[in-house]
Amino acid sequence: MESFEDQLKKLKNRYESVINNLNQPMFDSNGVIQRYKFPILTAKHIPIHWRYDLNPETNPLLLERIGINATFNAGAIKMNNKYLLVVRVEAADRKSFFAVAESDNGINKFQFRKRPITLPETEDPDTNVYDMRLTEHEDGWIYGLFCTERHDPDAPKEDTSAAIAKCGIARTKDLISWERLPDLISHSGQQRNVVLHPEFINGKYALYTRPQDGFIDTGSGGGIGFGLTDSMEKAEVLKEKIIDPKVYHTITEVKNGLGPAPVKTDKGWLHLAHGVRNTAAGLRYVLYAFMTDLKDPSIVIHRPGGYLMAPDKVERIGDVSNVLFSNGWICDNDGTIYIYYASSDTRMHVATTSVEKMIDYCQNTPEDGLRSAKTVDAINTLIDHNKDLY
Ligand code: M1P
Repeated sequence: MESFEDQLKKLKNRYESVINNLNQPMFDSNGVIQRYKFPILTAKHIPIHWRYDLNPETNPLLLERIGINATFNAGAIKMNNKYLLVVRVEAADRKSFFAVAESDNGINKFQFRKRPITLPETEDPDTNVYDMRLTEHEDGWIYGLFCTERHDPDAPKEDTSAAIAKCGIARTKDLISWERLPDLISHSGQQRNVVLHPEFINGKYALYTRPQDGFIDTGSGGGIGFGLTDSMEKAEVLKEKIIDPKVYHTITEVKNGLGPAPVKTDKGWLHLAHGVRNTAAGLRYVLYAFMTDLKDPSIVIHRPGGYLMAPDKVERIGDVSNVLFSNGWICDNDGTIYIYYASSDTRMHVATTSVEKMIDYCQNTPEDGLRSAKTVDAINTLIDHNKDLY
C-alpha cells in the first residue's frame, strides 16, 4: 500500500494542477460573448484541508472526510485589484454555504481562501443558504442578498420537502466579517433572486424581487419585481411592481429572475437575468439581458428578444441539467465585463464581453414579437437591409 506521504503528495499535485490550469478563449463566438474552454471553479478546486483530515494518526488511510458536491451560482465583486467570487459551495450532505475564491485576472487560477464564510444566523436558523448577489451600495456597505430556505412549518408532517424561500440579508466591508440583518419582509409570497440596486431611488433602497406562490412554482406570482424599502436594517417592501413579467411562449414562460446587480452605463442600467421555460426534458434555464432607465430603473427601455446565452456542450449536463444561471458579474474600468455563470448547478464558468457590446446588443437586437410571423418579419427586415451586401 502507498504510504500516507505518497498519497498526500499525489492529492496535492492533483489539486495544484487543477487550480493552475490555464484557460483558453473559445473560437466559437457570436461577437457579443466570449466563452472560455474550462470551468473556472469545480468541486475539485475545494482545498484539500477542507475535506481531508491530514493527520496520519487520526486518518492513516487518508480518506476524504467531508465531500463537496458542487461549486456554482457565485456573486462577484472586484476589490484591491482581485476578482472575487462568493461561491455557492454545496457539500455532499446537500447543504450550501458561501466561500470566497479569488483570481488576479478574472479568468484564471481562481483559488478558495483558507476558510469558507462564517455567516451569522438570525433567531430562525437557515436550513440552507445560496445564490448571493453582491451590491456595493452608495451607503458604503457591501450587501449580500441570498436565498434562505427553511422547512415549511405549516406543511403536513409527512411532507418533508415543503420549504419556504426568503431573502436573507448580510453586509460587510471586507467579505471577511459579516453582519446579518433580518430577512426581507415582502407581502407577495416567497422570494428568491432578490437583488439590491446600488443607488438610492427617491432616498430609499431599491430591490429587484421575484415573488412566487410556492417554493419551486411561481404560480400566479413571478416576473422580476421592483420595490422600495426605507432601511436595510428592517427591510420591508410593501409594494412590488412587475417590471419584466413572465410571458407565454418566450424564454421566460415559466419563470425568470434577476441575476447580478445592474451595471450603470451612460445609456441606462444594464441587467442580466435568467429565464425558464418548460420542455419535455424538464426546465431549461437561459441567460438574457435588458436595460432600464438611468433615473428610474423600474422602467425597461431595451428588451432584446431571446437569450444571450443558453447551455452549450458540457454546460448542458450536471446535477440539474440544462441550466445556465448567473448572479455575478464584474465591470472593469476599461469597460470589460466578466460574466460569471454556472452550468447545470454544478460548476462555474466565465465569459467576457464589454459595456459597448452589451449596449449595442440591447439596443439593436429585435424585441420578441411573440409570434412566428413576427420573427420572420424581423429576419426579412435584416435581409432587406443587407441587400447588395451578400
Ligand atoms: O436549479 C436551477 C436554479 O433554480 C432556482 O432558481 P429559480 O428560483 O429562478 O428557479 C435556484 O435554486 C437556483 O439556485 C438554481 O440554480
